[in-house]
Order: sequence, then C-alpha cells, then structure tokens
Amino acid sequence: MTNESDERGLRCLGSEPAFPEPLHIGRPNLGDREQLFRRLNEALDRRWLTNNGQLLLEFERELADLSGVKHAIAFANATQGIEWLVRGLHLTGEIIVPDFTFVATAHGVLTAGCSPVLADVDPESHLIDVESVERLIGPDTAAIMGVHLWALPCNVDALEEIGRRHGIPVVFDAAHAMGATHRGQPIARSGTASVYSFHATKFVNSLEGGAVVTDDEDLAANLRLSRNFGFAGYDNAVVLGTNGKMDEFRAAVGLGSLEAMPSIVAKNRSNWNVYDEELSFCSGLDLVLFPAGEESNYQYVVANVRPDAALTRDEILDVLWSENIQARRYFFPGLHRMPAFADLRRAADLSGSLLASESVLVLPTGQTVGHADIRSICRVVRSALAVPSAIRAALREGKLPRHPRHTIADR
Ligand code: T4K
Repeated sequence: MTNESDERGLRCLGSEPAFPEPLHIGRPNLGDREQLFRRLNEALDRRWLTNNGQLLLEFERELADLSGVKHAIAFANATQGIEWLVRGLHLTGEIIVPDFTFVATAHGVLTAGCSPVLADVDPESHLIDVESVERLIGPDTAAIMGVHLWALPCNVDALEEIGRRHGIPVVFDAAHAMGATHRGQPIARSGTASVYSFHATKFVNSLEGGAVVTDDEDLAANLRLSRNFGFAGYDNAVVLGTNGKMDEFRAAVGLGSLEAMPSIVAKNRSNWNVYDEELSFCSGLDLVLFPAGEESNYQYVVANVRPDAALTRDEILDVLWSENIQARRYFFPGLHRMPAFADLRRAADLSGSLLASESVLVLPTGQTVGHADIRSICRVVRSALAVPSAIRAALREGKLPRHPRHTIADR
C-alpha cells in the first residue's frame, strides 16, 4: 500500500519512501483458492500426482482451445519447452533469435545443440527486426525464432514469408503472449509452433510451467514422448527424452489461473490505462502501446525512457528503488553483452537492441497493484523528472537502496 502521508516528497530528498514495504513487480496473480484446494484434494484422492494425470490433460485441452490449435504439450517450464521444440523439429545449425530477449530464448536453443544468431530489434517495440533477420540468413540457418515480447505480436507475416522463401520453419517464443491475438486470431496459431511460459511471475501461472502449442501432429507426438524420457510404453525409449513433465498440483494451479484469466486481464488493462493517463504528464517517457484492434493481456507495463528525458532510465530506476518500488530493466543489457552469449554470431548493427536495453523501464502491475499505487509511482517519476540536478546529486551520495548493478564488459 502506498504511503499516503507523504504524497509530495521524495525519499532521496529526505522524505519517507512512497511505499513502506517493497512493491514487487512480479507478484503472482492467484485464481480461486477454494477451486484450487478442491482440485488438489481430488488429485490426492485419486493418488495420481503426475505422468499425464487428469488435471494435466484438462490443462492441455484448455490451452489448445484458447490457442486455436490442435495440440498443447505442457513442460516443466518454457525454457525446457524451447529446447525440446528445437529438438523435436530435428533442427541443426543456426537459429535466428532477437538479441533483446530473456536469456531462456538463447539457452533453450543452445541446450538443444543449435547456435542462436542474434538479430537486432525495433527500438520502440523491442520486437525482432525483420531486415536484420533477412541479413543474417546463411547456409546454416535452420529456423527463425521470433519472440512476442511483452505480448506484442512480432511481424509474423514478414517472418513467415522469409521462412517460406528459405524453406525453414518459423517458431515463436510466446512466453509472454497467452491471450494475445494477431489479425483477430490467437497469436499462437502463427508459425510451426509457439512456447508459453507459466512461471509464477507470468499473468497466468502454474507456479513453474510452460507449454508448446502446435497444429503439427508429428511434432506433438514427438514432444509427448520426449518430455517423458522418450518412453512409448514400458521399457521402450524410442526417442531422446528428458523428464519435462508437469505434475498435477501445477496443472491445478494452471487451470485455476486460466479460469481467472479474464478478470486478471481486465485488472491489468485498467492498471495500464491509469499508467497511460498518469504518464502522459511525464515528458520523456513513452508507454509501449499494444496494437489497436487486437486482444492482449497487458501483463507488462513497459515505458521507453527517451534520450531527451531529464533523467536517464537508470536514474529513474534508482529513484523508484529508493521509494521501495522494484521496477525493472528487463532484458538488459541484451544477449550479446552477456558472457554466456558473447561468442554467438550476431548482426553487425545491434543499435536497436542497445537503445532498448538503455531505455526499457518495466513498472509494477497485476492483481496486487492498485490504482492509488500507480498514481503514487507516477507521482514519484514526475517529481523526480522535475528536479533532475537535485536527484543526481542525491543519487551520487549512494546512501539509498538502488537497483542492483553489475559491470558490463564492452563486447
Ligand atoms: N522467454 C521469455 C521471453 C521469457 O521472458 C521467459 C521467462 C522465458 C522464455 C522462460 O520462461 P520459464 O522457463 O521461466 O517458464 C522472471 C521469470 O523467472 C522468468 O520466467 C521470466 N521470463 C522473466 C522475464 O522474469 P525475474 O528475474 O523477474 O524473477 P524474480 O525472482 O526477480 O521475481 C520478480 C519479482 O517478483 C520480484 O520482485 C519478486 C516477485 N516474486 C517472484 C516470485 C517468483 C514474488 O512476489 N513471488 C514469487 O513467487 O524472472
């Protein structure tokens, strides 16, 4: 809850923090508890806790229906879903991914034995840049993996056209994109397959979890085998496999979360509208917009802090953290500037990704964030932007909590 007694001051200028306790960005949204406990009890009564249980099958059916596809294959998390999707398509060689994404996009490709190749992104939307993809296509390109970052649809049509022209599949990391549409259809109908995440911080969650959704019968059959040690019946591993199963408790949480999805989206959307209204008075910050006429889930409130803003993104972030508002600069500093991915082939021009990684500011939302909280957050940003020199001087003293930092090698 916001600290009502201190509506005007800023902590770095000597006032009390806007929030007495940390305001987390990824507080999990919860479905109906009674329903959850009923499902858990039923699973316990059945003594069927994992391995294609009834709740898991129900969860997968719901996911496939919501995605407008034939098959949903749940995994323990989306990272594993990405890895086994790549393996299930028998890909070898290079897979083009955006440089500005969560590390799991690249980890999943690498652990499947392929090499991610890092494409630039659009600095405004942060989505993979189609021209950059086109330039990176080479003799070893096996696939393109777009990422519907923030649940914004990639330029699906252009990516699919490139895929057709080069005879390679296009797949999507749709970790953020449950509930989003493209041309009025569920976004997950695009490409050969898409991968959702149901991590606790996602707007719908199964504690940990992910799923591959696809219309491809062979791929679906292969993934069902591979997530269960490759077993086709007792004692008979027919394909390479792992233990990627989702248990009944997680499926129960996932089912409840899907039931709550309309109310969570409505809450996210109303939060987003308040940010939109409040930040319109903040010169230098632009909210990343969702496409008109499409559905989305509004689970991330993302602002671009423009280079002409009175404070930098990192300065604003530090002011927010000093007020106990744990905003984030997700996907900073871009994959190519992380040691784990420094040796990957990449676009010569990653200026879009660099700009995104210096400007993205992700703000708290979800069930636990109220409109009054959002007005307080925006009041902090506005107040700080009004007195940039005083803020810089106060931040230099380094006495207040701030967003964690680490050194970035210049790569
Ligand atoms: N592709 C993309 C594009 C992705 O964004 C992701 C995941 C993936 C693939 C892979 O999906 P999974 O394999 O995870 O299914 C989070 C999530 O761990 C990760 O799932 C997500 N993307 C990524 C963007 O963010 P952090 O770094 O935000 O986690 P953490 O621990 O800092 O938590 C965030 C905030 O939420 C904190 O303020 C604490 C709070 N929190 C967190 C948890 C887990 C709670 O209040 N309760 C909780 O239970 O990573």
